[in-house]
Amino acid sequence: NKTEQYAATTLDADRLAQSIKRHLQQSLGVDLEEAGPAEYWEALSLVVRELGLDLIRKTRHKERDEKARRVYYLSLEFLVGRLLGNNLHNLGIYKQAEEAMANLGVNLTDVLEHETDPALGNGGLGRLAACFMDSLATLDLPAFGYGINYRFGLFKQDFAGGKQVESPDGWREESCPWGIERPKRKQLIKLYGRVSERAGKAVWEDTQEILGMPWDVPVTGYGTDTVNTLRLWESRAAEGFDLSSFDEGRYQESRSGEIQAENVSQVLYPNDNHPAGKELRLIQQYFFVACSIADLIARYKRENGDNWDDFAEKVAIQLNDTHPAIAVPELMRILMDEEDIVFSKALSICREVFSYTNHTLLPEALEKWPQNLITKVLPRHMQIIHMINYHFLHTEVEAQWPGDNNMKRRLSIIEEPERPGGQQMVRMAYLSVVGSHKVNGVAALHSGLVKTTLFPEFNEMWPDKLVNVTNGVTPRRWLDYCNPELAKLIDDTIGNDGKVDWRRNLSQLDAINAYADDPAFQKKFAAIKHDNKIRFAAVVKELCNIDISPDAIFDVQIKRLHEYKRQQLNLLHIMALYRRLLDNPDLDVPQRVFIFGAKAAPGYKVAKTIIHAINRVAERVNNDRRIKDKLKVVFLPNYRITLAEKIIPAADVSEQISTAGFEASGTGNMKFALNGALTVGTLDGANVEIAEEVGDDNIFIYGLTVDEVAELRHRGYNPKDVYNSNAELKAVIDWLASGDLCPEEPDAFRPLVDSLLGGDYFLTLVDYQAYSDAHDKIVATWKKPELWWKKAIINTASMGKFSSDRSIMDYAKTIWNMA
Ligand code: 26M
Repeated sequence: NKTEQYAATTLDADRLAQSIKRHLQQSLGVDLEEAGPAEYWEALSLVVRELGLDLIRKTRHKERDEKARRVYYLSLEFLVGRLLGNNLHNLGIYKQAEEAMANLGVNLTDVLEHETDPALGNGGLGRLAACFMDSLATLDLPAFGYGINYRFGLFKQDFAGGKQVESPDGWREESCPWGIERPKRKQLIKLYGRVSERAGKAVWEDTQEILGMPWDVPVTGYGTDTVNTLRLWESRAAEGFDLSSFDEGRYQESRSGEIQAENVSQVLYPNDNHPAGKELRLIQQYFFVACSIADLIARYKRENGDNWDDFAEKVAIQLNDTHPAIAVPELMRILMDEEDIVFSKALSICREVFSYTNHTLLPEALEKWPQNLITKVLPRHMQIIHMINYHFLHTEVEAQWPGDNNMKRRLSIIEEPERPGGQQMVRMAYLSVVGSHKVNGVAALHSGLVKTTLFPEFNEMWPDKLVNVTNGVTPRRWLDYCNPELAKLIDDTIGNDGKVDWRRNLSQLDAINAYADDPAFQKKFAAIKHDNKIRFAAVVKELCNIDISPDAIFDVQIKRLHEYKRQQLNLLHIMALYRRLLDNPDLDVPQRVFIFGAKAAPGYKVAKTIIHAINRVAERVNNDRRIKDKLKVVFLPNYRITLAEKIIPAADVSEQISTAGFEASGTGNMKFALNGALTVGTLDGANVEIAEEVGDDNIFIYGLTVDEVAELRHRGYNPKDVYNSNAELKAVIDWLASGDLCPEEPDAFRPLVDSLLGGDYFLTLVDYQAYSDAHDKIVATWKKPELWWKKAIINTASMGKFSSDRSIMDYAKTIWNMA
């Protein structure tokens, strides 16, 4: 019963202060007088960790008694963000901690700023995993997250002359009190070697071994005693590794050309939406999958004994994209080679256990591994993939399309080379579909495209396999925690007692719709936004030394830099606005600030060029007195979760402007709308569903639809035609190309200009005029404050659907069979 007090809330400020002092002195060896905010941060984190571990233990005992079905969320990324403030919030002791700190003479907000933000993910996919962990605990669902404890998270970003410069993110060098090592649960895993047959059984031998050490992070739920585990694996050299050569003094040389065990969990690969095909990445994938599968099987056996009959009833495994897809042949291997289960039985167990989430349609983002590489690193797994493929093609595809060899070639898990001399590639998405009982896309539009364009044949074979689960975000972090003033206004307006609890039942925000026209409520809502903008303007001043006015429209685009997300479209429009102002400095327009945050994959040339160009335009615009502060451009360096928490509550306009059909869902779009920003966006990803919820009048939709994109491509498209027919657009592209913005390197923006004029695959130019028109409507609306705030309030009030609690309940019901 959730209305009961839960354990942690009985902690009062005095007892908290006692624990903080105890940890300062006894865990950290620091005197009270020497302690600053950093020490207090560590001490309070240890207090919370203690609480978390205690509750983890209790959660585990409860689950063991109930013999519950568990869900295991396998993901190469968990972009959790800072943990202390969020955990205090979830445990219901934020106020008490504030008071305890105040009594010790420190400010909790300052203390929280001392936490390094763990960047164990690239972007949307990793952040989604973190929101899901929060919701799983909040909903009291038995769940584990499994991933990698990277020594280096996503690179840190700086700008030099406007260009992105990367540096390593050695986040654990600062102390990290969250994780706790569990040596008792370590795993030994194999790599390389070869497969022999002995007594009719496959034996994988002459392998190299590495050790996986689990590092457990407690995941608190909101308003519940349930605390789940995020188990992150760290690679180590196996004890006794290669001792013979060590004895013979050949230690160093014997390891050359072999993997260094410690390297495996060293670094997060920074290319989102573009796999690099590196051997070490494959090893990372297998390493954490093998550790996790062995760990969950050991847990199953501890609880259920050696009988496999109930395994599929007790275990659900969700594959977060294809990155952990090697889990399918890994579980098959264990079932067949170690547990003596026949192939067909093993495959049906896998299919009951696994399900797969697809996060992208971009062809270049679909993972394929060379068959030769898998054969070298995981020889037994390659054999098993062939067995699965053989069964799939010759039994299942054959039954559906008898005698159709063309269909077999198209659906084969192994892609044959197009040219002689090319290599066979293993299609990890096909392996995932064939090995799962459910495959989901992440927004209605995206899931439709998964069915019709990505996997149409699979959809025909298995009409119930492909489903939709629209993404969501946790309202705890993305409203309550990051925007406390708005949270309080909502409480004061619709109540916060046993009956109303929007933090756990976001649909209740709907009651706010009744106040959208209420002048008093509008005034409060607008004042909160204004406060948030003042606070954020101070952040901008500190980080970028740019002055921005809280009375300006804050127009924000924060997300990874990618051509399909079209930051370049935003840029071209800003350049045009600037030119309009130069032509007419007295133009009657509101002040506007365009704010960017984005990291580019280090090897992605055009993306880096776009960052450089935005920074150069920003420098020009921000220093031009002629336009009288009517336009400012801010590019925040090192965009990350912590910054998102400060930007989103301060945003007026949310830019969601991807080429239709390319953004699987987007989740930033949901966070902005929840915090009362108006969206300018295409009919792409979850924008479609956001528009449905808020109504067409309360969102600025523009641009080509998915069907129109397809039609245009079919007709044939030449970007030069658009360029030549739109004078404003032509002028800004010419300006980019002229070298004027970067005199010391006049060709600096060539890659961007060439991408636009030589093909424009993402249809930036086609959508330019509609985008510009949409912005004119934004300005017209801004000029009518009662209208603006009405729309903003309706946005906040209509976001109920986009809670990750709803997403998780959808998974639990339609995929995991848990609720
Ligand atoms: C793959 C191989 C090697 C190295 C890195 C990768 C890789 C890493 C991350 C590939 C893709 C990655 O992320 C893709 C991603 O973040 N997709 C986003 O997922 C969100 C959650 O579903 C959606 O909201 C976004 O629309 C989608 O772009």
